[in-house]
Amino acid sequence: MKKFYLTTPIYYVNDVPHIGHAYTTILADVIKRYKGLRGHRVFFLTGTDEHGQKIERSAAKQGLTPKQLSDAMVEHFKELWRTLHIEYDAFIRTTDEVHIRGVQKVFSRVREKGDIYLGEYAGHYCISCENFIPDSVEETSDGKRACPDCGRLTDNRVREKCYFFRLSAYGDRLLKFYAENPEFVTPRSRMNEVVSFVKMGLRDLSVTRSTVKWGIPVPGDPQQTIYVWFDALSNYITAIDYLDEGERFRDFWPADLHIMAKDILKYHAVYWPAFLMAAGLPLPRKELIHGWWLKDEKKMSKSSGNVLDPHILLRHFSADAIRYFLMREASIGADGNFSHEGFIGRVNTDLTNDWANLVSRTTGMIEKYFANSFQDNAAYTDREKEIETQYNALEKSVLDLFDQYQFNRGLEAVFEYVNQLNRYIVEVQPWNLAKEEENRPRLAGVLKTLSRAILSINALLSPILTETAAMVRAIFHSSDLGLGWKDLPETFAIGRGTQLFPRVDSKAFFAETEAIPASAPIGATMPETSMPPQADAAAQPTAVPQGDATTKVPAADGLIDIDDFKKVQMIVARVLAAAKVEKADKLLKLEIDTGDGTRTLVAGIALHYTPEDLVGRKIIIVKNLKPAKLRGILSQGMILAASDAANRPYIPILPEETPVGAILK
Ligand code: ME8
Repeated sequence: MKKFYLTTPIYYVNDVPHIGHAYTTILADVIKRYKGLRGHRVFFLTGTDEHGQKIERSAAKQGLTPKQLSDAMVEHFKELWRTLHIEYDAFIRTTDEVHIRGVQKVFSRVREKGDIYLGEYAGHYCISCENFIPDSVEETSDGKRACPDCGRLTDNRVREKCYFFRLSAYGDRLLKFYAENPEFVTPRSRMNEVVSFVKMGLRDLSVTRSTVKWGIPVPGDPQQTIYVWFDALSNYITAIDYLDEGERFRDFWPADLHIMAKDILKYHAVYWPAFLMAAGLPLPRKELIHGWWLKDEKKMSKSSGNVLDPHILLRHFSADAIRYFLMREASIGADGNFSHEGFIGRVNTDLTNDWANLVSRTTGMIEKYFANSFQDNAAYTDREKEIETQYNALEKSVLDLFDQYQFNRGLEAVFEYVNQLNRYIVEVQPWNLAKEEENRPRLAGVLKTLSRAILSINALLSPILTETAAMVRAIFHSSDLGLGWKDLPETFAIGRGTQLFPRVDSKAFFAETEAIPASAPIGATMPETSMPPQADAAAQPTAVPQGDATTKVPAADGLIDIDDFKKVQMIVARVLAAAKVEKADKLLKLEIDTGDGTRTLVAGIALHYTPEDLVGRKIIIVKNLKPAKLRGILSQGMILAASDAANRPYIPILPEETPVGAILK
C-alpha cells in the first residue's frame, strides 16, 4: 500500500486560531481523507510552534510563562480541530521532549558536517515573523528596516554572538534540485519566486540566539538557544521519530506534502531543504502553497483586527458547511475572500437547495411511492443509462482535479451534476409516472438511478462533507465507502429522511457577525411586515374550507398533545401557476410543486392576492387534508395564512432558500 505523509505548518501559540489556520488544516484533512479513499496509507501531522521571542513576548504581556500560554492555547487548537472533524494522526508541540531532543540531534549532525560555525550577527530582527532582516534592505532615516516577509518597519536591532548555518554553500545544490523537481513547489508561480530568490544569492543564516532564553538549548553550548525556525521546521521529522530513526520515520520520511500559505514559503522551500541536505536526509516531495483568506477583500490578520473566529460560524453552521465553503471558494493559487453574505449564499444554494433537496426529494418519493423499499422490477431507458455514463465521466474529471488539489473546480463540477439530477427529476416527472400502474417499473428505475447517483456523489463529497456523507450512507443503509458508480445494497430499504443541511436563521447569524448589509441579507428570514394585501375588502376566509368537519375535537382545556399536532403535515410548496376561478371572485386556483409532485389547490384569497403576487412564491400548505371539490375543482390541500379580525389573509413569506418540500414541525 502506498504511503502518504502530509503536514500543516505548526501554528504559533501567541493567539487563538482563526479561519486562516482552520483553512490550512481543513485542506490537509480533506487531502488526508481523499488519499485514503484512493487507497493510500496516510499519516497526517499538525501541531504548535511554541518557542521563540514572539511567544515569550506574548506570554509576558499576559503575565504568563511561555509554557503556561502554550498549554492554554494548545487546548484551543485541539478543540477547534475536533469540532471541525480534523482527524490528524499526530499533534506535535515543540515543547515535547521527543521534539527537543530531535532538534538537538539535527543541529549536532549539521554541525558535525562542518556547516555550522560560530560568529556574530548584527542587524535588524522582525519578532512578528521571527525573521532576520538582511542588510540589503534599506534603512530609513530613523534607523528602521522593513521586514521583507510582513512589510512592518522595525527598529529592533540585535548584536549577538551566535552560530551560523552555511546557507551560502547550498545555492547551487538547491537550484539543481528545483530544476530536477520543477513540481516541488506548487503552484508553478511560487516555484518561480523561490528560484529567483535563490538566484539572487544566499547569505549564511544565523541559527541560534544568545539573547533569547525561551528555546531549545544548543548542545554543548547552553548559553545559546536554537533559532525558532530551525526548531520549528524540524517538527516534520521529530514527530515521526527521527530521534530513534524508528519504524515510523523509515516508513514515512520523506514527506509527500507540506501545506502552508505563501507567508512561510522561503522557510520551507529554501531553508528547510538546505537543512535537510546538510543533515544528509531526503527532501520532501511537494509543497502546496495556498493564498490568503481575505475578509471583505482585506487581508485577514490580527493586527488589522479583521480575523474571523470560526466559533461564530460553528454556532450557526455545521462543520461540513464550513469545510465545504472553504474548499469550494478558494483556488490554491489565489487569495480567497470571506464575506458572511457569500458564505450563507453558497451554503444555502449548494448544500441546502441543491444537495439536501435532491436527497430529500428522492427519499421522499421512495417513501411515498414504494413505502421505502423497492420490490418491483425496475425498468430503465437510455436516459437512465445516460445518467450513469455522465457520472462516470464526472468522476474521472473530479478525481483528476482533486489529484491536483483543485478542490474548488472539482466541487463545481460535482454540483453541476447535482443540478442535472434535479433537472432530470423535473424532466421525468416521477409524480406523473406514479399515477399509472403500468409505469411503476419505470418509476422504480428512475428512483433507483437517482439513489445510485446520490450514493456515488456522496462518496466523492465524503472527504469534505464528513458527517453528512455518513448520514447519507445511513439513510440508504449503505456501508460502501469506495468510489465508482454505486450499487444499491441487496436488502435495500431507505431509512427515514434526515435533514442534511437544515436552513440557517440568517438574521441571527448576521446579528452576531454585525455584518448586516444595508440591502436585505441573502436568505433573510421573516420580514417585519408580510406581503401587503391588494385591497381592503370585506371579510374573507383565509383558506378554503375543506371536506367534512370530522377533525377530532381537542381536549376540554384546548390543549393538544404532540401526536395530535404531528397528524397535520405542513410543508413548503412553490406556486407554479395561479388563475382566478371563473364566476367565483374570491377563489384562486393554484398549481403547486410539493417537492415530490404537483397538485392543485383552491384558496379563498382572490380579493387580496392576484395570480402575479403568487406565482414563483413559496407558501406553506397542509398537505394531508382530505381533498374537497370547490366549483368543480378538486382542491388537494390548504394554503396557510394569518388572518386578522376582519379575516383578511396574510400569506407568510419564507426565506428564498427554504427547500420545496421542507416540513414544518
Ligand atoms: O507561520 N489565510 O505560524 P502561524 C490563509 N509557526 N492561511 C492563513 C491565514 C490567512 N489569512 N493566516 C494564517 C507560522 N494562515 C509558523 C509556522 S511551520 C514549521 C512554522 C495559515 O501561526 C497558513 O497556513 O503564523 C499560514 O502559512 C500559517 O497559518 C501561519 O501560521
